[in-house]
Amino acid sequence: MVEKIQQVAQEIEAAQLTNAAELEQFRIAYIGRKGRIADLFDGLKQVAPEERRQVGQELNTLKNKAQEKFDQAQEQITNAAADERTTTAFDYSLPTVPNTLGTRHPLSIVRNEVIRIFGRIGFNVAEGPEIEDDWHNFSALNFPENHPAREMQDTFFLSQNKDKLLRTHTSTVQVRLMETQKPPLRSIMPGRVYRNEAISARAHMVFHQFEGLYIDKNVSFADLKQTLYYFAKEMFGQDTKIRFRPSFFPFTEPSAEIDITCMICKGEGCNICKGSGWVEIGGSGMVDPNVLASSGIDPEVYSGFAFGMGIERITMLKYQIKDLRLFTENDVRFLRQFENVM
Ligand code: 2U9
Repeated sequence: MVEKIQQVAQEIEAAQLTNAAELEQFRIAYIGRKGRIADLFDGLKQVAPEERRQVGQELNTLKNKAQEKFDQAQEQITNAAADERTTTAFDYSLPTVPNTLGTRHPLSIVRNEVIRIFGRIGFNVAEGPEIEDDWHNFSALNFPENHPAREMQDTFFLSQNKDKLLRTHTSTVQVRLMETQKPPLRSIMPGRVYRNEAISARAHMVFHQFEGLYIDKNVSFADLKQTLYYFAKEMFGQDTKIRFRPSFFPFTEPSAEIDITCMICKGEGCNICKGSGWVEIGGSGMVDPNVLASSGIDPEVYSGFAFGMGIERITMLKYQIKDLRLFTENDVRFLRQFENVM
């Protein structure tokens, strides 16, 4: 028995306890209820009664030594783990993580500005679906049956249903508004539109527009001119001048294209305005009586004006951007230039 105690004592002394796994093995082998020391205590019954006290004391000493070794090793291992946690997770000397906050897209900046400008004179914002039908995109807007815009070359039709198409203008939202609400109506319609065009520096198959509609009793062309003059000055600067050139659209009569003084040369003539001193920003007109009637508004009682502009075009003029493809390429060198613009 004494020899066995000495042997176990040597083993305990020699045991290497450097990690949690070794510590657990040691606990099970020596200290645990089925461990070596418990075995030795069981064997105490066979020891001659006169030696039992002495052997018992030796066993107790052995047990305490094992426990002491275990406790010390456990403390060391836990402290080492805690040290490692503090040194790896809380290294205050590391450089900070770079700020990766994004910037607002220039088209969003301009769209928001348009909404604010028209909001100040009582226009609210109306929205509608991008997948539309022939009625809302063409027929209700007085497009004749054989109008070229209705051709496959110009408009994306859905292959499953030939009556469904991707809207080619946000005028569809005006039609829906007139169908569901009574005048007075005073709204702008910003949104994405689609046309079957080859992508270039000046054209894209997906672009953004905003249109506007004002319908009430006694709305005149003078109201249209003054509203767009106000918009041009707010968007491009208070010294901006505006002019209207006669034009034609199926949905307005009379119709006019809108030009403003070139903001680059202030009307002197440069390569942006091709020497004329004027740049086109969109189209406008008095809502055609046929269009009012199609949507259930009496043209004898009400009149209204409408206008449309491309958001890409306004943005390109305002920030002197030369290629429309920059808007969709997501090149941060381009996008970051709008960091401080609201
Ligand atoms: C209804 C009645 C009238 C909206 C109008 C224009 C003139 C126009 C273009 C400018 C450049 C679209 O982005 S663009 O290609 N728009 O010239 N749009 S009047 O007239 C309407 C709309 C709806 C019911």
